[in-house]
Amino acid sequence: MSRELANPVSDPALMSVAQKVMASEVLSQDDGLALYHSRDVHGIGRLADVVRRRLHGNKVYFNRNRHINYTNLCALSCKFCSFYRKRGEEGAYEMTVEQIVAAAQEAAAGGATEVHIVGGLHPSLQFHYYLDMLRAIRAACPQLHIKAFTAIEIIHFTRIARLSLQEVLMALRDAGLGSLPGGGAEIFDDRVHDEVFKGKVRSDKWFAVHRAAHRLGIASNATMLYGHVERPEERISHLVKLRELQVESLASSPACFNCMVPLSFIPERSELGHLPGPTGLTDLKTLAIARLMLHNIAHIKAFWIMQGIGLSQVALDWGCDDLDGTVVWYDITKRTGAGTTHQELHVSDIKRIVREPGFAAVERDTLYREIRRDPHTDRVVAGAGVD
Ligand code: V47
Repeated sequence: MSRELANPVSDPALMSVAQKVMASEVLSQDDGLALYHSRDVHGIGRLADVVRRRLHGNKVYFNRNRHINYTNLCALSCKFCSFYRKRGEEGAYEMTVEQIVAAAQEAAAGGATEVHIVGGLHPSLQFHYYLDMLRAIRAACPQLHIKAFTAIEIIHFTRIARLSLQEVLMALRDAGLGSLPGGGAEIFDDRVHDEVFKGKVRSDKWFAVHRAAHRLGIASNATMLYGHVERPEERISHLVKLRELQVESLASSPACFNCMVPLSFIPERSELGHLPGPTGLTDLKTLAIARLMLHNIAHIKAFWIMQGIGLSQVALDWGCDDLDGTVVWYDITKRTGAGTTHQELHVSDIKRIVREPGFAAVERDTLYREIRRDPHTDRVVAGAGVD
């Protein structure tokens, strides 16, 4: 064992946490807080790296995907969000089903295995629009996995369709939904909720959606939006709540959370634009602490759109084993410039980012099955692009 692993931390306050990590014990809320309060960011990274290597060796996962944000019209006005528009406002848009299918077809033709579709809570679109969208993508691109709709959109559908959660999820699944993304979680805390996303459903509803999805065999992801008005203890409680549902799902449901995606708050152009946003060290600590607290969620994603490409690369040594994917277009946030929302990482760039620090780049599908391609045709030859 190397000297670092024999004694990964230099902060005496982290010694007992380090012992627990080395013994594969579950960390407590107090352990999580001790990690946040420590300045030993390298020690925290080494601990998170121990856990990520135990789970994934030196693999870093990515996928070929395309994000589609079908509308920015939203009934809500969350203070952290710079994406939403009201009807008639400059920049407001909604995509037709035909436009969405065209984007999916373009993605499939370019080798994508997944479309990730989310949007605002549109004030007048009917439930059949969402079902038509899924059916049309399924018909046009049978190989594509459709990961779509945050828990908040799903709750919105129960209201517009006057159906139960289970009925909505089953209808979506029958129309082609493959899994749920993790969005809309923000911070599971009533104080933070009332300060920055009042009007949005509370955390119990977010959990109800993911619990119901898991029970129906629909896998999902989880997120945490950090670096705005929340405190470290609220972040840790958020992580503890996620792992509690994961305990339940792993014990009694055919599906569970696949991946946790900590999202670094980007203040620009939001109502919280006066806030400084998280620093690089907060980003690294938060990603590493997510890895350490969430012993039962397999993957931790550094989403390069939010964390930035450079920091996402560094985060591979701070517990992260996934980078999301090629993305191509992303409307919800943009780090720099006001212009196009074309935000794309080519596969060759992803591989370069992953290999430079000595990791192995592994293309995966949405459900983390490894994908192999024919090097001449680029076609999928093994792994399960279809589910
Ligand atoms: O729910 C909104 C967040 C989320 C801002 O499941 C912001 O694999 C930062 O959930 N600064 C949507 N974040 C994105 C999302 C996601 C992304 C990538 C992968 C997956 C996955 C999920 O974006 C929203 C909200 O929490 N968000 N505004 C902002 N200003």
